Amino acid sequence: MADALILHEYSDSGNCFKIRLTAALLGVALERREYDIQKGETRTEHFLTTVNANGRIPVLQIGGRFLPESNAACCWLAHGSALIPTDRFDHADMLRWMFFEQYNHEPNIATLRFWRRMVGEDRLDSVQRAAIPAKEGAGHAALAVMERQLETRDWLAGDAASLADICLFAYSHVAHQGGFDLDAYPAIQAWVGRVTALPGFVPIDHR
Ligand SMILES: N[C@@H](CCC(=O)N[C@@H](CS)C(=O)NCC(=O)O)C(=O)O
Repeated sequence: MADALILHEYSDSGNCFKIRLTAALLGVALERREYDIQKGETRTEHFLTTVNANGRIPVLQIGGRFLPESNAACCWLAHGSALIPTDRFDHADMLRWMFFEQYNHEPNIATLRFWRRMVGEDRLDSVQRAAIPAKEGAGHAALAVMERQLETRDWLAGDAASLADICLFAYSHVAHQGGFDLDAYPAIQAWVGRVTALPGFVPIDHR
């Protein structure tokens, strides 16, 4: 019998959505376990010792083993599927976009979305407030890199949808919730439409 799959998550998080979307596109069922990150539910002794020593969700539980990091969990789910290119260059290029997502995109776009949508701008401390302009600039720079890539091709890596598209879709399609207007990025908007049209697609708020 296959191992049970449990997603330890906070539903509104784009990082958690990536995993749900990957599973949905592949027709894989996930059990979901919700944590309120604003109440520190991923910082308890129990969570740190049994689920993720890094105190964060998402974590994909595979039987008795725990796999933190959203993009790693997507790789586990998509192993051997068409969402991971077999061509050597396209495979590495998919990983390039997934690393870009974690370094250039998510820390800016997802963080501003979290601060503005979940925390509230009036509740930010002075350090967070001071970081906003730099995160806005870096977020727009990341969107500009994606825009340039998508001006001449349908998918970020290879010639079909891959984990690169799923992982970057997660926070790009809700970027406006962090204050990033996508009107200036027509190629990204068209690509958002293509991802949304993939068979099996589920929206971020799907339960
Ligand atoms: N690189 C990680 C980032 C995980 C992350 O930052 N998770 C956030 C929610 S999206 C979290 O758990 N925050 C709660 C906390 O830090 O206490 C991934 O891609 O999974």
